[in-house]
Amino acid sequence: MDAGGNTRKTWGIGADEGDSLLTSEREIQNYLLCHPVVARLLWNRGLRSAQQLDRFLKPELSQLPDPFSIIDMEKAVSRVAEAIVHDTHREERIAVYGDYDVDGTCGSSLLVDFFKSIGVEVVPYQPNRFSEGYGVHVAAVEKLAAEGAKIIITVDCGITAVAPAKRARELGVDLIVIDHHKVGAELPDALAVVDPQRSEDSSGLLNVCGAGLAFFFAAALRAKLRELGFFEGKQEPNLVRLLDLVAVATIADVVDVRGVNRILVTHGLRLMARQPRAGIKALLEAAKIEKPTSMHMGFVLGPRINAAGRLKSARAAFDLLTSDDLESARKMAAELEKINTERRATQDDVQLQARAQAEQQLADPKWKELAARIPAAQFGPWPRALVLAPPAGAANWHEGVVGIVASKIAEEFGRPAFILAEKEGAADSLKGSVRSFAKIDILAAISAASVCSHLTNFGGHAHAGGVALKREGLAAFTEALNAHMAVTLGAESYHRERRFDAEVSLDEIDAKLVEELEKLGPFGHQFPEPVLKLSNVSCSGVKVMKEKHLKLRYERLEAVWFNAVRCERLENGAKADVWVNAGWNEWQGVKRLQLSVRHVEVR
Ligand SMILES: [Mn+2]
Repeated sequence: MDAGGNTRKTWGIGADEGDSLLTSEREIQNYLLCHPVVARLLWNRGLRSAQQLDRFLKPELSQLPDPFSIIDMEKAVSRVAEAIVHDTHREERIAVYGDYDVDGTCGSSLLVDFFKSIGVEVVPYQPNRFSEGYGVHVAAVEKLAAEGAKIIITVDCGITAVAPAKRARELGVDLIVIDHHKVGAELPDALAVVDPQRSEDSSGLLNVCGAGLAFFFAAALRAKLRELGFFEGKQEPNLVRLLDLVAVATIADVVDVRGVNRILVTHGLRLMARQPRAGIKALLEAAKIEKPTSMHMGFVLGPRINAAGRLKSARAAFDLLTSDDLESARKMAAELEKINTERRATQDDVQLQARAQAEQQLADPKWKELAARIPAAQFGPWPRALVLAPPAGAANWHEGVVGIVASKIAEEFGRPAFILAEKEGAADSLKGSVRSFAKIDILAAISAASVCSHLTNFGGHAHAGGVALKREGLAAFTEALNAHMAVTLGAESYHRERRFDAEVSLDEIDAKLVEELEKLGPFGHQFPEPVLKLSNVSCSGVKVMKEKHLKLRYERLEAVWFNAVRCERLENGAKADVWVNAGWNEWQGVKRLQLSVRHVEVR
């Protein structure tokens, strides 16, 4: 996507009828009195009416839709409100069943927290990642029913729970599904199925994550309880203080951050900066983050909450997020920090080994011989894809990091990368992940190569997949795959369009611009951090930091390039096109402009 290629359809929330359209970047600049580069960005991202821009720049909670517009919400909250108002919930207990990922954990923590704030104690339940797996299970429904649950509310799961819903009915348990996943062949026969993906839904909240829907449920329940007089003489609970959990879940679940989610995330971040809950405060402290942004939700909080889900007790993350006690939260956060650091070290180690192997493969003369044997081979890189695995007899690669390492190696070497690990207890069997990009349909290539090799299993889609094979079939598979790709994919298939918002000169990047760009956040899926393109610039003072990062200088501006491992061509003075994010470097109280390099193309 180039700077001019974005359409309103792609980026905007959509102008409504009656909005006053702005017809040029200049008009946006005049309307907002903003930096011309900011006007260009907003124009390119399709924000082209005064009303749209107002809503975008000032996301207000009052703009949130009516929670009762979501299908089955009325049914769901009526049943729960009835149990609360008639005070039957002590015997007829309410269980909250959340998936173990970040969204599910945040969503169920949110509901448990909300119920607590109105004096209702509920039974939390999270399926075990290893022994039960994702989703709602019949055995879990039976267990909760045996413990006295009369209502089970699921969060971020349940839309395909046809058998568990049937079992719940048999046991006299009312199942309320709150989920944002696609509807399967059959809808579960539950008391209520709150899922905007249902075709009958008219709320339009297709991009709200599980925790976001849990928030709307809490809002609807509060309204229902108010209607029934439950809060007479009592303090009504504040819903805004639940939004920190919604913000983390929304970013970590990689849903569209525009529209309603922009409102939720903005206010969640504000809350987090002001008064985060104990668990989030402890996590931020442990990671040494002072000013949380949406990026921190995705790269810092998300992985740590997930790491908790992998601990022995599946409840660790949930306990952390619902804890009132900062001291115990700090202890737990320190433990998660440690696990996360270990995971990082494992990933770095596998990546280092994989990279060394990739370098070897690139230099291997066998590709020349293979190319000579394929007369129909198109012009393109050899090998067409990297297939990497730990050598037989060497230490295994950790299965938990193969996906992330595959995407890093694919990015770094500019070709699809397979990262395989030995199956536990079966050293002759390999299993792993592949990541691809651009016009390279890796699943099609795998499936063509599978005809003449030893694949035992494979699946996925064009840009990501998984394979399993015997080690003895590795060479044959690699060769068949490369041969097929050489015939079907030329060099142009590997070309990635590098998105940018505006092409700028170095002079245009100043504190005013960076401050204004910052205010366009929160950034995330479908509304990424602004990328600026510098054309034909040369750097000076190239310095390597910690053996993997680069520090550079572009005239008066300092730049860093994190994990810039294959940058040997970027020498002092070399002319290049450079894609950057513009931000700050704060150190010892001094704030300086800093560019963060995303991509470089040497001229
Ligand atoms: Mn989810």
